[in-house]
Amino acid sequence: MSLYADLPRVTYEGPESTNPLAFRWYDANRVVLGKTLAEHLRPAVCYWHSFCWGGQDPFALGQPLFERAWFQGEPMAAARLKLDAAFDFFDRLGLPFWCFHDRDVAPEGATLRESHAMLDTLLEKAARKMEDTGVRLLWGTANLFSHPRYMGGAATNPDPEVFAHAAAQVKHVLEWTHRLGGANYVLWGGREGYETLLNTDLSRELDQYGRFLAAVVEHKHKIGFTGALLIEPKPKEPTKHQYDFDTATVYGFLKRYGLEHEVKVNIEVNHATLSGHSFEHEVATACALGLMGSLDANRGDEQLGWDTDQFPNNHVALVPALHALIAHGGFSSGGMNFDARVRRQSLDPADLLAGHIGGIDTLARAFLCAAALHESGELTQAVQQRYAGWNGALGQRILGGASLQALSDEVLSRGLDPRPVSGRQERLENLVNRFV
Ligand code: XLS
Ligand code: NI
Ligand code: NI
Repeated sequence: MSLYADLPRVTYEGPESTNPLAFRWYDANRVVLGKTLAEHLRPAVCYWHSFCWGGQDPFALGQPLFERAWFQGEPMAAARLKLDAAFDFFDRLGLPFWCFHDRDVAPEGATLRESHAMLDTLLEKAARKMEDTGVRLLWGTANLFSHPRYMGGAATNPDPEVFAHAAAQVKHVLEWTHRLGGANYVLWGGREGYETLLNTDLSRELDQYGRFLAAVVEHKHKIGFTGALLIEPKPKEPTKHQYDFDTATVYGFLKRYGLEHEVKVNIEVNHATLSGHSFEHEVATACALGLMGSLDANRGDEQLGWDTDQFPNNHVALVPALHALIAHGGFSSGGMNFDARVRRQSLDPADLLAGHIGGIDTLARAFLCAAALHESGELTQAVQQRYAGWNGALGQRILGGASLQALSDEVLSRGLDPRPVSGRQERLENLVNRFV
């Protein structure tokens, strides 16, 4: 019997429930703004934090802390056990999606051919389990950051053989993602950056990365994968500086290599805050630039400057970002992947369930608040009103291309003398608080 088979199947019991293993806000079938909550949020369990991480931190060398049968024994047998346990967990929790890296699912072999073969065996098994349980794939990805060969980068490595190796790995996982009906394929550039400029040719590395991405785009079209390709921005960690620093940086990069219509972003909450932005800034920027893809739901710690990957637990903090997402029309291919893990002292199988329950309840509650705010139209109207002048004759003339000369003439002849107008921040903050 697997580790999670004894856990209760989680059901929605409503905000009054005191059952610690029930949903209080995530009523999957509740219809809001024309779709169910499950269809809006498209939540996913991630394989790596939930089933592969053994509770180690940088100070705990060696042994995993969590006692899980799949942390020992023959690697393929262990990987099968882990897959069984994971799908039991998905079944208990009842979320529609999962996400994986190739090396989460299968061990690394002595050669790439061997690695492929092991991954194939396990993903064949996963495909059957997906069919049996109805759990779908939000995205797949290749781990291009753990193995020592990627120490100095994958696409941005000084050695083209490493680039080729990364390309071969992505080809294989992209094909599997396609075959499993994945909605997206993610590229997180963990080692695509540098430790020191003293040994780095930054300009060359950017070109390498541009070429890599273009090759992924070509292959996506060649095999007919219709999901979205997503870059996951992160400013640092593991490298000191990563090239996919934030959404705006990714946009500049994509534009430079002519890929801005081919690749979108997967925005992670704590990556946004690590880059010095708010989560809503990253979401709003992605929406404005046409790059909104998917979200990695988690949270950081306000006192710690690293990627703590905690489950979301503050719905108020998420309302502005979800309001921006709703105003944008919501997800197309994306969803909300819990790139989050329990703390290392949370040893019990039920702790993992509780982490996900709290996370999805937080997202659902934030979404309901943001949807009500959106439906009231009050915030949207306030913003529209603030820019109303741009719909008038002068605004239209400016946007239509009026020259400096023409504008200068207009100001002087009409004696234009604009008065400062209140931005009403406090009133708008109070307005939002009415909905949370
Ligand atoms: C690490 C990233 C990683 C990606 C997938 O910080 O969040 O987990 O989501 O490679
Ligand atoms: Ni992260
Ligand atoms: Ni992530």
